[in-house]
Amino acid sequence: MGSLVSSLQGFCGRDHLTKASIVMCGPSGAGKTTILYRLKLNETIRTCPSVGFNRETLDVVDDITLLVWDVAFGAKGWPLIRHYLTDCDGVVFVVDSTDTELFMDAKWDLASLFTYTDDPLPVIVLANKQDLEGACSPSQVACHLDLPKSRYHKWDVFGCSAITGEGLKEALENLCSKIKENRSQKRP
Ligand SMILES: Nc1nc2c(ncn2[C@@H]2O[C@H](COP(=O)(O)OP(=O)(O)O)[C@@H](O)[C@H]2O)c(=O)[nH]1
Ligand SMILES: [Mg+2]
Repeated sequence: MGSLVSSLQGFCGRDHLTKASIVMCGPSGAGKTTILYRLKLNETIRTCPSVGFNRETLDVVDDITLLVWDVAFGAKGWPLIRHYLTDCDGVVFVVDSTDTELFMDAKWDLASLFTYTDDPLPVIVLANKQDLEGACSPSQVACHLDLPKSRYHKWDVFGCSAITGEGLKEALENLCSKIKENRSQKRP
């Protein structure tokens, strides 16, 4: 009986993840909203600087519905992100890989984001705009953001382009497997 219960728990709780809530954040202009609607509509939408948030459900990863919050904050509003992180399963942090001047700010934003959560959260960094000449590679972006020093949260960096869609699905699949792993570790 014990093994039947644990098998059922494994099926329902650990392996059968059906919904996950994701916060997508990062510097303004990095491409968050373009990514969201590339994934939702498979087209490039014309964006304007977002105020507040966009929220969409995405069915791009097998069997898992993602509720994605695309949150736009200026420097002063950044601490508000902690409210979005409550009950969130994972984070997508987006940077413009061509905008090296913004890497320092992005590094601090990412570091403070890590301090806003009590539990370690799975994080993926999207090194966006890889279609543009001069874009830093994902490993260069990881170095600029000091990610190798961040041992607390599980993270990975993926190159992508919101214009071509390249790299986005693989990145979300990776995040979902981290979320599954995280949930299974939290289970009693
Ligand atoms: N070339 C290129 N441009 C992009 C890409 N992603 C976003 N953009 C452009 O970058 C600008 C800012 O994008 P937006 O999604 O509004 O950024 P957000 O402020 O992070 O939501 C827009 O003009 C987009 O068309 C990309 O992967 N490649
Ligand atoms: Mg936006």
